[in-house]
Amino acid sequence: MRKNVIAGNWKMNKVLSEANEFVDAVIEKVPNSDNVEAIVCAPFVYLPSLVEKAKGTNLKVAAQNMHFEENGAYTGEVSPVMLKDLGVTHVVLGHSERREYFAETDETVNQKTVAAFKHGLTPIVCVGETLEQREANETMSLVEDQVKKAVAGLSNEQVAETIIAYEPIWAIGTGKTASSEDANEVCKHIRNVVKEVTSADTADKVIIQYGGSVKPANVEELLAQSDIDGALVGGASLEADSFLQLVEAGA
Ligand code: G2H
Repeated sequence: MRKNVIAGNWKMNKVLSEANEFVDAVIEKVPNSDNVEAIVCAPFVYLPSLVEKAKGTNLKVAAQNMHFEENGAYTGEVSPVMLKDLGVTHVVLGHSERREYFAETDETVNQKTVAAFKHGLTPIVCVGETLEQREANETMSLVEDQVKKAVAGLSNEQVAETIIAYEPIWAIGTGKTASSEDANEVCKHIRNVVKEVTSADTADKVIIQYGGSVKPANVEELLAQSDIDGALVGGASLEADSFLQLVEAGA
């Protein structure tokens, strides 16, 4: 039985006082449940404060990106060693905004995924198609390619621990959501791809989230689907009440 992972991806939003207020408001209310895991994916500069607040609670704290090297002459970058040292548990990798604006490729996503496991971080690997690709019927082959490249070189155990977020790019921040059936169809395909490159047992364990304009009004229907195990949520994760409603829907 897979749990639901609800991850709030704040993207480049909030100042420190707002980040702290958010966590203060939700921290005691995140349920201690085997069915749901709640994560906030915060900008790097807030991670020390948020990790400190989240210690010993049910809330996990994630970074939104990292470099794959441990250290070195990479001005402006943050390494997996730094994140692990802070107490960060998860890291979002290959979000479509990073692929589009910051030259993230399937190859760098793979290097980062391998590095995350090397340093004891759980990767949340994002995949998904553009509107043009969907209209050209390329969704399944594109997502398949992204998933295979992202997990190349991982052991079956590591793939089982990877969180894969299916985020159709046309549904991100646009208010358009893939229908729950369409989203499930792609998530099911992703699970089959994982089965093909690993094992049935691994595919059964891997958490596959849906992301793209998820909100309290549509989350239950999405989570009711057979192959959707949570959500990566942007806009609707910025308010504490809304984030808690999403987490409660997953519990
Ligand atoms: C997709 C999602 C969070 P939103 O990027 O990763 O954002 O929920 O605002 O569409």
